[in-house]
Amino acid sequence: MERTFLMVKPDGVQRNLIGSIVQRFEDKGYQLVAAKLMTIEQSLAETHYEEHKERPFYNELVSFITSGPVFAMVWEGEGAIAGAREMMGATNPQEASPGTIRGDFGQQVSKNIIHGSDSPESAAREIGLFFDEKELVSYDKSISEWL
Ligand code: 3AN
Repeated sequence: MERTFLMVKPDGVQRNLIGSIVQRFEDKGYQLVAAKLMTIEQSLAETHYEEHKERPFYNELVSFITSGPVFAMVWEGEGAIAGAREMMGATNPQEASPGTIRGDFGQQVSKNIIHGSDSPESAAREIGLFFDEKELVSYDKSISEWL
């Protein structure tokens, strides 16, 4: 069982897409482990995006992600890290396939609605950045045996 960090970005929150996005991951059968609506402080944004520090859009990225509330989540499931990335679609919504979150809801790369961890290492790091251990809720659902 794998855990991934997913986050509806400020554009997704402003456009009332939290519910639709959560619905997709529930429908897939992933289990919600943690979730919160929050505003990201500058220091957390800089840490979260530090791997992009040298990229030309870094400042834009940090100011966008701190510009309004985000909906941060941890989801669990078999192959959930790659699976959620598939469901999100390509980074650039113009290249994302219909049926994916970015393909269905987005238009531009700088406002691409959702973030998702891209590896087990980044999932562990990002979950630790955004959530305390005690905020991660483990519970059994009888549906698991049907997946
Ligand atoms: P992903 O979020 O799909 O892992 P990355 O890691 O390449 O994509 O980029 C991180 C974030 O940086 C993206 N989610 C997107 O919001 C932003 N981004 C990527 N490329 C560009 C770009 N050319 N111009 C503006 N923002 C970009």
